[in-house]
Amino acid sequence: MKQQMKWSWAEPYKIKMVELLKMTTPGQRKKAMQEAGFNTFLLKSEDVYIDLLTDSGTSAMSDRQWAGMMMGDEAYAGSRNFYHLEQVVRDVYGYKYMIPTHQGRGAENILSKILIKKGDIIPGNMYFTTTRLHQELAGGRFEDIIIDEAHDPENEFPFKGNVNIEKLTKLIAKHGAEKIPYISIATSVNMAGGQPISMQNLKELRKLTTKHGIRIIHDMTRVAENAFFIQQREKGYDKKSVAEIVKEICSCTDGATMSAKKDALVNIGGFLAINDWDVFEEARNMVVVYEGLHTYGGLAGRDMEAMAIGIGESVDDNHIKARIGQVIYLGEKMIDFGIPIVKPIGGHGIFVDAKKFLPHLSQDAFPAQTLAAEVYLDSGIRTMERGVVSAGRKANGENYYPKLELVRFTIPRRVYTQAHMDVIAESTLRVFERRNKIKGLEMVYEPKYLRFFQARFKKLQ
Ligand code: P61
Repeated sequence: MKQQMKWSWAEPYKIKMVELLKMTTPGQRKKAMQEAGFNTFLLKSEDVYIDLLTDSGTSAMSDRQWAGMMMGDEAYAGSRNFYHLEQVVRDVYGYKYMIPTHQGRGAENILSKILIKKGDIIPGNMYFTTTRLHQELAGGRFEDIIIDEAHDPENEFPFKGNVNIEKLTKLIAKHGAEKIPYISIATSVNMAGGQPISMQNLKELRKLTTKHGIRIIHDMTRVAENAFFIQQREKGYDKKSVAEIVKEICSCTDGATMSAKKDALVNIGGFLAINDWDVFEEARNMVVVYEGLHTYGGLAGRDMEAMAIGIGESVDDNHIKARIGQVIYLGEKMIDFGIPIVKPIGGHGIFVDAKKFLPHLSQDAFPAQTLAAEVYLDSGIRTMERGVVSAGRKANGENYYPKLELVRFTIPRRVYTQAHMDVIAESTLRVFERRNKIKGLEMVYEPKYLRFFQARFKKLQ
């Protein structure tokens, strides 16, 4: 399926300031990678040429957002920027109550502690690392209810973020609705490759959960990108704006956790949003323990102002069209080179299928971790493992072996040019051409929580 848009897109902005990058030699990169234990998270950013580790907190803010930073009201309590943010969350997303947090996981922590009891089950459309960990730390167990197509990189179903309603119905019948505090629904499912959920699926889910009195909590980190795919692919939505679709998505859910470091175009920030007064009350009590007062939640006034402005910019049709247009440009180029990637191309990056790229490596030799290291060695481009290392271990100590063993080439918003995209695809091609000679890795240090951040590896001989 060719996804390229019929007409060229271009960025709806021009560049006012640039940040110079350090170019490295193969020898410097070899040394840096060895010092980082073959883990791209442990590289110094200075040693990176094009940084595709994440789109989290790495976007370029607009001149308006920077101007907003100067309007920070740094009062301990009742900052005017908080009230602005609260109003924007109501206007753009439609949620009634909002509590700022330092980033997404701060909101996940508070929400999980409030809603989850020991022994609860939290069904969701694929796990996310921090979200699942907070659910587990609160005593719950995550159950994957995403459709099977999501686990197959080749399957081109347009809404691979959808919930398998039958699976969920069975789960409710098995455990009883009282054991399920909420359904955890992400828009633009990160670990599946930035795959969207359809409005139709969300509406069916709403119907089922209403019948059983179960909440839907929305991980809205990339909701605008999901809305763009609904506009492009779902019947009846081609005339609606991304802003209208975003609001409609949120209206199908009861509350949300947000990492504003993605869609909302800020370098730091997040929030918890909820329509239910009782949960809000409890969260407002709890935020002072973990984050800060309920009118700043670990953020400076200026951060909240930049976030309020960024949210407005994030739902602009022209912005999203160019943002996803750039991701699709890179993906199409890789497909033309014969590089195996997750299809359809998702919203925030290209996910290279490391199992297909390095078929001679077993999952115990960490193909995605290996591939991320090799791309860095080739060109100084930094990507992220999203496979067996990221999946971690079950409560009984066994490794999770996810079907998807991927390397994420994540595109920061408004940062890189089309020429950068060409260089990225060409570097990946060079590694692809010498793939048969690539050896795997062995893990030599494994931290207890979220091991992918700090694990260390050495090359297998
Ligand atoms: C990322 F390797 N994402 O994609 P916080 N929900 C969702 C996210 O994408 C997300 C959070 C919640 C990151 C940063 C990151 O395993 C990792 O603001 C859908 O980062 O706390 C974050 O939001 C958490 C990278 C997080 C990871 C965890 O790059």
